[in-house]
Amino acid sequence: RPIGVFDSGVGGLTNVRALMERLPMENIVYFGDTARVPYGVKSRATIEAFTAQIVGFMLQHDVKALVIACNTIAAVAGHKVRQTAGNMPVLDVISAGAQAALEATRNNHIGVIATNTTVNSNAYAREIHRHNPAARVRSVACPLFVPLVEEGWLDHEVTRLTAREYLKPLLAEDADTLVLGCTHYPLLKPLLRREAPGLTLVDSADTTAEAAARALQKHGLLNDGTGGPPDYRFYVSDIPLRFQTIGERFLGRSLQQVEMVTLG
Ligand code: DGN
Repeated sequence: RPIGVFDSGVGGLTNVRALMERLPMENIVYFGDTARVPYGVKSRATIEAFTAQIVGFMLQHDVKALVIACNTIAAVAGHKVRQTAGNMPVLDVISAGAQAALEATRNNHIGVIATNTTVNSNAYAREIHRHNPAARVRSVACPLFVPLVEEGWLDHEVTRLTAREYLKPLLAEDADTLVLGCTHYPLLKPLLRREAPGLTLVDSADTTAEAAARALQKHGLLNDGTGGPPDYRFYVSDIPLRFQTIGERFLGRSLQQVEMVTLG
């Protein structure tokens, strides 16, 4: 049985990439709501309704675990997904990222960069404070990073200047850890490392894959590999212009088996 991974668009493929590396035996079904992206500007009710449809689609694929790859979905609809999933392990980028940040920080001062909706939801700060009420959290919305990453400007002067501007308030304080709270940001790691060499970067794709590995092990759900090579299936609600190029950049390998489906 596969792991179900879903996102508002292509960005969640950074999570698929991390899962493929961490759990190379596992089958994966991915759904990206490319027809309705971005979720970052939509209301809570709409995001919850879309998410319920996606979870329904995942359950039709008989998934054994769910990974909420989208920070925006995790921020506003994570609890609904858990209600629907029952006993099935549900991992999400915010829980995993918050925990990894707390493990990484030495001075309990954590920076979070994310989309506007994720920052406004305060979900990272809430999750961090649930574990450690004394931690200081400084969140900065970096909306321009999503289009810059999709444009492929990963090492471009414009992106560098944008990063410098966004990171200013974080660098002015003494945060020692920075959570990359959006599916797109792991692609900016090399640039961010150069611009903020003093910050430990927390890549929520990697930390979610690690959490998924632990959860599957705990529930006795790890695939032993006897069924042959893993099967990867990618479903999207639209195949937009440049989907293949952008998707492959996120996935880090060729993107095959992509099928279009309509939900709802
Ligand atoms: N996948 C979204 C996130 O991680 O917040 C970014 C894309 C979007 O919906 N705006």
